[in-house]
This record gives sequence, structure tokens and C-alpha cells, in this order.
Amino acid sequence: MSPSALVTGITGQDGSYLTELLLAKGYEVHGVIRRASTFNTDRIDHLYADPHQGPKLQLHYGDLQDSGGLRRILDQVAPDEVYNLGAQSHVRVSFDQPEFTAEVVGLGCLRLLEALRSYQDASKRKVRFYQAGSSEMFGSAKPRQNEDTRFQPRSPYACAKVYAHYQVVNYRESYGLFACNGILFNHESPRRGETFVTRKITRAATRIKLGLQHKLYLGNLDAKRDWGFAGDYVEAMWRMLQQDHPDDYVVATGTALTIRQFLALVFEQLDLDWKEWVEIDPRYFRPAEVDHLEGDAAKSKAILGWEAGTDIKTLAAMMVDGDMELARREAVLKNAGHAETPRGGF
Ligand code: NDP
Ligand code: GDR
Repeated sequence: MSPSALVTGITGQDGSYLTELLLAKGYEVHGVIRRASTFNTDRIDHLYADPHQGPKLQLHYGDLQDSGGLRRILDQVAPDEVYNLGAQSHVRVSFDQPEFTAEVVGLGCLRLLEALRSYQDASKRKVRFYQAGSSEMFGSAKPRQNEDTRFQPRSPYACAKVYAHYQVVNYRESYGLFACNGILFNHESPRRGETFVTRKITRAATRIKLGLQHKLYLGNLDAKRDWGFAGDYVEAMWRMLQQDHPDDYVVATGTALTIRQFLALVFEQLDLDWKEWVEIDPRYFRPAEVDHLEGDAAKSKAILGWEAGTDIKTLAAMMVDGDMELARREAVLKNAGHAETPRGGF
């Protein structure tokens, strides 16, 4: 029998890479998706087959705000592993929607843990649980941050992730649940949401190159981030659940760049000078900023045998390639007389 995994947030960046990894390892994968008025499965459409053909990937409607639904899905799926990746994951947006963010990110994790506890009690099966924790939890703590660094969160999102983190520790200690916190530093890819800064930059730079855009508006360029490749990071998630004992792990590259340095890296790859195209718009500033995140992933290396395999230059090139392809398609449409679609967001 193949092992089975349940993934919340399967339609997101990490959900799509994790699903590819699990399917390649022979898992049957079940994903929780939210009902939306438009299709929201773009990132996993290439993995999805007709359910009548006995697929290895199945999708279930559910939401981290709906406890009863989560409990029912556990009964239907009977998973060996559960990966909780679902979140309102945008830090800037969390300042506008603090209560919603706490509901999904904080209480959502608690709801899933509680559903899992009840499912384990009823079924007498053991299930392994992964929680998508974040370097944002470290907030203003001095770099380099590791598993022993004190959390000093600086946003509603980070506060909610800290809450979820300690609930995972509590369920492990109180009920013996095999539950792990991955404390992942920023990880990006061509599938990254377009309002996160790396993708916003690669998307804009390639459009500028093809004459489709003339300005890029950004916020704080001085913040430093430790950026890795999402495809590498999902391997660390999986390895955490294959250990003999549950634990918490930092996952990072150990190298940080400012937004300004990342801008230069991307624009240089396209023979452009970023200073000619970028303007600062204060609406992208955050009420409180996290200045410098740079991780020490020595524990992951020692115990999981995991190391980041993609450097920032390679990652940027990968994202530029992906976005250049999109920009070329857009240019073809524009030349054929179709109007450009204006884009907004943080
Ligand atoms: P994305 O924003 O790309 O994906 C978030 C996913 O969560 C989407 O599938 C989204 O569904 C789903 N979701 C949102 N709200 C709910 C809800 N109420 N119930 C169920 N699902 C919901 O995030 P990433 O893939 O980048 O990140 C995955 C996880 O890792 C998140 O928890 C994030 O906070 C965390 N993380 C990410 C890091 C990164 O650098 N990428 C670093 C550290 C942690 P829909 O498509 O319908 O919106
Ligand atoms: P972050 O990622 O907040 O680290 O959270 P994001 O890419 O949004 O911001 C990184 C840094 O860039 C600065 N910045 C801008 N950010 C955005 N989004 N848009 C801008 O125009 C802009 N200009 C400057 C920000 O101020 C910040 O300093 C991501 C998310 O994936 C979280 O879910 C995850 O937990 C953390 O990474 C680790």
C-alpha cells in the first residue's frame, strides 16, 4: 500500500512542490482546497488527473476555519502524514486583516491539531504532522537565527505563527503527537505569488525588458532576507516526518541579501540598470519591519542531512526565465491588439 499524505495549502507555492515530491515518492496525495468563484488550482493542474482513472492526487473542499470539515476529511483520507501549509501568508496584508490572519494561521493550526487528536483516538492510527512555521517568528531577533533564538514577532502574521508553533509543541508534549515545526526562511520560485518582493521584481524586470511596463514601485529596500528555492525546502519538510522522533528545525541557506542587492542581481541579468526603473511608494512600507533574517540551519544539516542546493543567483535566473516566458506571451497578445491587464497589490 502506498503511504498517504494530506496537504492543506496545496494550491500555494509550497503545496505544489510538496505534491510533486510526494507523488514522485509513491504517495497518494490528498489536498484541501477552498471553494472559489474562479479556478484556484493553476499550480497543481499539471499533477491532477481525472478522478475516475484512480488518481494519486485527490482534492477535497475544506477550510482551516471549518473544524467539522477538517475532521471529516481525516476520516475519508486516513492519512499517514499531514502537512499544514495553508495560511494567509502575506505579512503586509496581515496588518490590514489581523483577525482573519490569526483565525487561519493561528486557530487554523489548532483546529487541525485537535481534529487530528480526535481522529487518532477514534481510529487508533498514528499520524505524523508538519507545521509550516516561519522565520518571521524571529522578527527583530539578531541574526543568525536558529532553533534556540527567542521569537520576537513584528506582525499579526508572525504572532499567529508563534501561537501555532507553541500549540504544536504543546500537542507533542501533552498527547505524544508526532508533530514537527519547520521554521523556514523565505523560499521562492517561478511559482511564487506575484505580490511577494522577489517575484514582483522578476515579473516587473522582464516586463520592463519587453516594453510592457515602465515603472516598478517598491517599499523598503534595506531589509535583508535569506532566500532559498522552494523546491529544495519541501524536501526538508518531508525529511522531518521520516525521523524517529518529532522535533523543530530551522531551514535556511545561511546567506542574506538586501532587497536592493536582489534588484541589482535581477536587473543585471537582463542588462538593465534598476535605478532607472524603480521608485519608492510608501504604501508598501509596513507598520513594523523585520530588518535582517539570516538562518543557521546546522541542525537540519546534522540530523536531516539537508542543505540548500540552490544559490541566490541560480534562483533569480530561474525566476527571470519563468517570467520572461510569461512576458513574451503577453507581448504576443499585446501585438495582436489585446489590452494589457493592470496589476495591483502589495
Ligand atoms: P501561499 O500563499 O502560496 O499559499 C497559501 C495556501 O494556503 C494556498 O493554497 C491558499 O489557498 C491556502 N489557504 C489560505 N487560506 C486558507 C484557509 N482559510 N483554509 C485552507 N487553506 C487556506 O504560501 P506558500 O506556499 O508560500 O507557503 C506555505 C506555508 O508556508 C504558509 O503557511 C506560509 O505561511 C509558510 N511559510 C512560507 C514561506 C515562504 O517563504 N514561502 C516561509 C515560511 C513559512 P488559495 O490558493 O485558495 O488562496
Ligand atoms: P516576507 O516576504 O514579508 O519576508 O514574508 P515579502 O517578499 O513580502 O517581503 C520581503 C521584504 O521585502 C520588502 N519589500 C516589499 N515586499 C513586498 N511584498 N512588496 C513590495 O513592494 C516590497 N518592497 C519592499 C518587505 O518590506 C520585506 O522586508 C514571506 C512570506 O512568504 C511569509 O509567508 C513567510 O513566512 C516569510 O516570507 C518567511
